Amino acid sequence: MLRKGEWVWVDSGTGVPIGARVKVTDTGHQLLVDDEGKEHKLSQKEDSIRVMHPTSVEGVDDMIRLGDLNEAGLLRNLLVRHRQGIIYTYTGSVLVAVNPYQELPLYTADQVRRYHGRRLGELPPHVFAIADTCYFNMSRHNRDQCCIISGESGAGKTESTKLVLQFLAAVSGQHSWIEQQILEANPILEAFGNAKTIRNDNSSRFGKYVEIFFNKDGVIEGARLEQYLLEKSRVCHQAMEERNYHIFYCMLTGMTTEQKKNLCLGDASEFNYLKRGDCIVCDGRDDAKDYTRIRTALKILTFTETHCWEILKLLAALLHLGNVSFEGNMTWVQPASLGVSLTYRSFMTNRERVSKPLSSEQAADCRDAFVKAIYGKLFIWIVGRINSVIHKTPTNGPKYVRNSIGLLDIFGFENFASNSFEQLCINFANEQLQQFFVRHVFKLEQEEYTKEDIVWKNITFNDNTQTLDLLVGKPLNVLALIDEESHFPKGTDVTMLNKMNQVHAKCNIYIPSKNTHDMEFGIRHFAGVVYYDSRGFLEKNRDTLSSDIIKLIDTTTNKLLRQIFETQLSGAQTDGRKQVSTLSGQFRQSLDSLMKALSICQPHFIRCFKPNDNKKSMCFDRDLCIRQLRYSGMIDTIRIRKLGYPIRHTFKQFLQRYRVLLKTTVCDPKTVRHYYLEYDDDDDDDKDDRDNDISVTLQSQVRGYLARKSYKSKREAVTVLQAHTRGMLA
Ligand code: AD9
Ligand code: MG
Repeated sequence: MLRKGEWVWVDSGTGVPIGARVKVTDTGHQLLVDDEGKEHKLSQKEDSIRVMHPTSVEGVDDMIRLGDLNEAGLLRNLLVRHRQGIIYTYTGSVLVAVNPYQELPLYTADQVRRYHGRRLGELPPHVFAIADTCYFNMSRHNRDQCCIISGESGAGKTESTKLVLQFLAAVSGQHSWIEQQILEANPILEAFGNAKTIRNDNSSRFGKYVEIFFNKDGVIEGARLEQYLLEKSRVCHQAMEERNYHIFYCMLTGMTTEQKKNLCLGDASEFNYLKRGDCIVCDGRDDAKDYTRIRTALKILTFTETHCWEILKLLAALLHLGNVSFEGNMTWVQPASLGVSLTYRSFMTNRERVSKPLSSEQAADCRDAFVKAIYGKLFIWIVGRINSVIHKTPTNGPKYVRNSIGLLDIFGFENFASNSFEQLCINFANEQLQQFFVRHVFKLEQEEYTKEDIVWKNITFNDNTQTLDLLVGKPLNVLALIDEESHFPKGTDVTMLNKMNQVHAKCNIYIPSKNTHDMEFGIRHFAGVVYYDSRGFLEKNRDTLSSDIIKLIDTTTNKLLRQIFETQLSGAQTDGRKQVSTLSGQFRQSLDSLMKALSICQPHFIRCFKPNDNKKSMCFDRDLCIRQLRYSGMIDTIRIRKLGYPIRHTFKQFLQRYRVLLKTTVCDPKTVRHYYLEYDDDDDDDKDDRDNDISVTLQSQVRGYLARKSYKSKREAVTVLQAHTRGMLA
């Protein structure tokens, strides 16, 4: 019989139970009111009702401490805390950060001082606590650290990255010029690499890894930036309600009339490239003010007036190109002019080079490819220049000690209505990071047991090795096939898809296309199945500029343009036959070196969560959050823990509670830190007697308690046993 006010779990109809409280109506009937205010009749539900563990009623700082260590428990814990305005929660050493969508007074200098020098868990969970742990471990053990910040678009990765950086700059304590230069790199990167999307008004359209270097005194002395896969297509096309990169709108509102006149620039609404999403202004952003900020940052990073002007000129040229239209068949007289390059394509036949006019549609595509290439290269060049300022190789000889903290702010797992090659690359990166994460959690768990001489049964955990094998491991893997087909002159998306379907038909991770007209294939990722539309894969992967365009760039006198295409120009082979490395090839290479870098660091994880899709501050969408719990690895973390010993108590706590039950005290408090109780999910048979006297004694004592009562079923007895032990242990 339930008591009034008691908390229970009830079926929510979505597969994950929801919390509910027993209420008595005026007529004396019992009702359940769930976390969303919905009422449930008690009578029909009784079988599926479980009493809630006290830890789930109020919520806990560390999810590992939850008595109800399951999806529903984790979800409710985040919900309860979200309602109290608490955005940070640990799962062991992993920080879960729920986007508050409002300014919170959590990041002041006082808070920096408060968290500096404290152990993780001593104070309420906080992003500064993770930052401080990184800093402490690095200084104390001379070991490089890294912080992997993940989550879906708009979850708060970039903000968290900035907060970690802000904390490190504050505690490293020098307020040096180099420190300021490192901090000022951000506004520049965001101007050129962030844009308003429907998910996030300041969405990073590239991944980044920032390494911050410290000298032996823990003082920041430099940094290095690595960027991944900028979304180039945005320069030419934007979805509805989305914008192009911030820099365009900023320059058009921030430049002087004189400057704009010089570059023949007007309003953003005059440019095709800026209005495809029917969205010119972004609420809450002040483009003109941002422009001033960007110019200051550029100055601090030693970009000269000439540099800045060259950049603006190039950006203006891109905008003007976007307004060029092509009609019918045009004949151009000047050789190698922009017009010819965009409206003709030359190619080699067996004997000679011939030129073929393009249709107006093809010409527009050609122009867009040109513009995307320029913007992409410009971005890489800017990052390179920033690095040349903030990244100084140590000059004090080989013995010089230098440690680093790396911060990874990278796109989370993506599964849209339509997924393309970019999503495949992004999800591949996430598979690698997921494996890295799971293996780390598993290793930590194992180390903990080894430390306390606990027998760790041969536990195997199914991680995502199979998916990674399909993508890059086995012979003729998916990425290799895409690459192979990209190098093959006659290869098309169809021939590529056919090969994939053929080779991987029997692999249960791969989902072949349904029929010959179906251009989609599916992959079972750790976070769910994603269907990819293979159309456009090869072109995106080839990522080549036509040799005509390269030749054209070779004729330009624009210094910046020549500079950003330096590698293409120096190695430019005009017969267009050179095998350039593909996009996936380049991405794999940079991902490989990232994984290598991460593997030699001590890792820390920040999982950013988006509470709802509407950027609202006090709204918690259960479905959205459960999805994030699953693919953030939180569910894996508790699964791993449940395979071992999930309930842990310090010796002192244990002794206080159970002294009366014990015949003898067989353990020495100095050598044993924790007691481990097994979590027996479905069976109470004592198949697995351990040597650990106390645990066995305790179990039989509790069973004695159970035996004195009568229960409808063994299952019920076990449930009560669990609730009872947890209740006592909490
Ligand atoms: V994306 O994959 O780059 O599209 P992010 O980087 O995960 O995404 P971002 O950090 O840009 O998301 O956060 C989105 C918005 O949420 C920010 O612009 C803030 O308005 C808001 N946010 C995120 N974290 C915090 C916070 N700790 N405090 C206040 C926050 N607001
Ligand atoms: Mg971001």
